[in-house]
Amino acid sequence: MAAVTPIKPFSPEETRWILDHLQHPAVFLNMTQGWPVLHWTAQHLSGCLQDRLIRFRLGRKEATNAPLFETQCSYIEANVAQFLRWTQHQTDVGSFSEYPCSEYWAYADYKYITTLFHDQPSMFEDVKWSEFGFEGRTGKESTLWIGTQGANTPCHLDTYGCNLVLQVQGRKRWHLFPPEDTAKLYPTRIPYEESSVFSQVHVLRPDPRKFPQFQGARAHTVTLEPGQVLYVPRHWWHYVESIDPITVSVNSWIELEVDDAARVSEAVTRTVVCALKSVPSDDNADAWLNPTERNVVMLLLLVVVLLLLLPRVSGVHFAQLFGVDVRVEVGHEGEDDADAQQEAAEQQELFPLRKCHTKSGLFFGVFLKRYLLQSSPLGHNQNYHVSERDREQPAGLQHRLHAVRSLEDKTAYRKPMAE
Ligand SMILES: O=C(O)CCC(=O)C(=O)O
Repeated sequence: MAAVTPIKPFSPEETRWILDHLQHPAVFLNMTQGWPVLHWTAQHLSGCLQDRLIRFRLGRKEATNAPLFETQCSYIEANVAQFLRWTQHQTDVGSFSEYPCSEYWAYADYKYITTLFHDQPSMFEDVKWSEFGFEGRTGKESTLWIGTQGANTPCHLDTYGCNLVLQVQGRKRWHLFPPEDTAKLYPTRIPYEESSVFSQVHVLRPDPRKFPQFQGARAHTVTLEPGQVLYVPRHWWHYVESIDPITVSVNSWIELEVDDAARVSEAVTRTVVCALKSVPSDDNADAWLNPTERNVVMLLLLVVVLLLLLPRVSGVHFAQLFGVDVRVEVGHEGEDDADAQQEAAEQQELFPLRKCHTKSGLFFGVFLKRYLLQSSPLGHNQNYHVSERDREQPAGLQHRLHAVRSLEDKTAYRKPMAE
């Protein structure tokens, strides 16, 4: 008998439409049947990657009130077969031998699939984001995560894009917080990483004396199971933990037009942080700057010149966060609708490197826009926000869309999308 092609709840066009309108995290069920990537268990990947060494991040399994940042972890290189033997308490585990499996978790995190499988490009096609309406998007634009129970990523937000996450093996628990709760998450740029803002709070074991406002943060917690896809909207905070012995997931960050402003902020932030930390000093020995972030001399010169030229910029304060706050306004000229204002307010809260109250600041912004971004159009992304015009839906979508919308209520995250 011929195999029955499974019916997906949404067509690519419908899925894309939903994603363009969702403002809250959502889990898509029954969308990935037949995707070859679902065979990418750690065992299968071990066969594909053979002896290939990859870097693992290791953390101690201990209950503290402080987040374990990546700068505080240990790192080793090993192949996936050694990793698997280590999880099974076997011998021949290479560099893992220094780290008892009972005391440490391990995470091969944030691995670009295009790099991992550069010699097996056919594997890229195993990931089919085109079924979510992103034509041509495959494993080539995705990253891979392989971890053990307890492996985690500290609470952070990604400054660019939104995110689609497919769980392949085991389960991960995601703790998400809306962008409006940013102040309650106590954001910091230390440790500094381009495009990530970290929270100082260990969201599973918060210290209420140090971080009293966190009690008011609204956690949206979801357990992602194999085959399910989580949509993480732009600027949602997330803490992620592996809750099964072995987990594998694949994600793709989808770039958005509205990210252009964040790119300027990130460029300035990076320049200033690198400038501060490149100068040797006694209090500079701590490992809060990733070594890859040091080669930005040209950008540094540009910022120094501009700061000298702009002594009256009222938004330049060297106080907030890590002691540096250069405020630059870019690309919100002429936007006066409510969505745009809310967007601007949210951006302002997340990125203090944003707003300059003088004309010269605007000039600075336009200058940066032209020369750093090669003039891509900044401004509001009409496709991302719900507008009355966009509410017109493809015929027959209404009742199924309701199933996704209900996922916005955290109590209904797992509601199946029945036809
Ligand atoms: O899966 C994880 O541990 C973290 C994933 C993450 O931070 C992301 O996809 O943005």
